[in-house]
Amino acid sequence: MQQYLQLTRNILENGTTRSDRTGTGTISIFGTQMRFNLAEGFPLLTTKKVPFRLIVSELLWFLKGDTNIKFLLQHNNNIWNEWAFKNWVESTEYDGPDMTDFGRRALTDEAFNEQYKEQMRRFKENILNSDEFARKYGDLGNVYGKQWREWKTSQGDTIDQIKNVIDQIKTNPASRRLIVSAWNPEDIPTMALPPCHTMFQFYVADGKLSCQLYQRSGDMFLGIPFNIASYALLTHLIANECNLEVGEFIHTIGDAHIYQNHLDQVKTQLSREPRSLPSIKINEEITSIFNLSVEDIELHDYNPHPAIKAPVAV
Ligand code: THF
Repeated sequence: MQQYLQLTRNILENGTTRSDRTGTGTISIFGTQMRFNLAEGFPLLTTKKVPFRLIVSELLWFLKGDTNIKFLLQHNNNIWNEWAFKNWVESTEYDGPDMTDFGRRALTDEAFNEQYKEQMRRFKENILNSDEFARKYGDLGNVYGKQWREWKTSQGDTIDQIKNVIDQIKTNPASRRLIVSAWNPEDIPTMALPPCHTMFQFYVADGKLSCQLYQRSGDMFLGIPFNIASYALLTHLIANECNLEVGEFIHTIGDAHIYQNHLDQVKTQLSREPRSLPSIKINEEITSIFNLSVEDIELHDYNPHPAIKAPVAV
């Protein structure tokens, strides 16, 4: 994971200070690449504890083609709540206290933060207990799962990109078209957040499966550790299904940034000594990637430094 720490240090030292959509401010560089040899261990950060179970449930959620946070909440995964909550508090049905700009206000105004937490608690309860409410306000639009499994065509059909790419890896491994795209220009306006990880490509050589991701925008402290682990896991799952070994995960990032309110956390992390990487184990009885549940994926020998809290920019 030296590559991650080096890139983070590089951004701190050489990045440009920029304002951003969320109003938080970042330091960023443009165009960068990290490579992880998956045979050397599973690339989950050890310089802070990363909650692996959240990465598993998020990836299975994408693979199911699901775009509703209800599944995530049922797995105690809160990482997408803010984006659905935003749709709810901006809707005409919401009649609670004004939640405009809740992400930033919750950080600076303690009284507001209490109101926000209460509204979020109710929102989650409603998503979990009412199918009707979940249908209306739990859905993030045509985000990753939809594009991966049910890309809409102009003819009114759908394309299952994941199934197709797996079929191609099995039958035509030398193909240079082993691509899945989440970036669908027509659908961008209906998404809660346009995809950050926009497209990925597989490559098969010497019986090994490699994957390269193009990520348009990467939050180095919170998102990137998740994204690395998520695509490493996806590569393991697909390799497993196609009877291949794992090769490399190559992570290409457009705007690689550190949020201004993550600087102390980043410095703490950079002061820590990396430890040996964990490994993962996939239940061997599962024959299809589409039938996996969270219990089928186990993480072993993970001994990270303690977690470091940081606010997510919405
Ligand atoms: N927006 C921003 N600003 N950063 C992101 O990383 C990000 N994502 C997704 C969508 N929009 C984004 C959401 N993914 C966490 C991790 C991943 C996220 C969102 C939030 C996070 O807060 N992780 C905490 C633990 C949280 C918990 O335990 O509940 C952590 O310490 O890692 C990038 O895909």
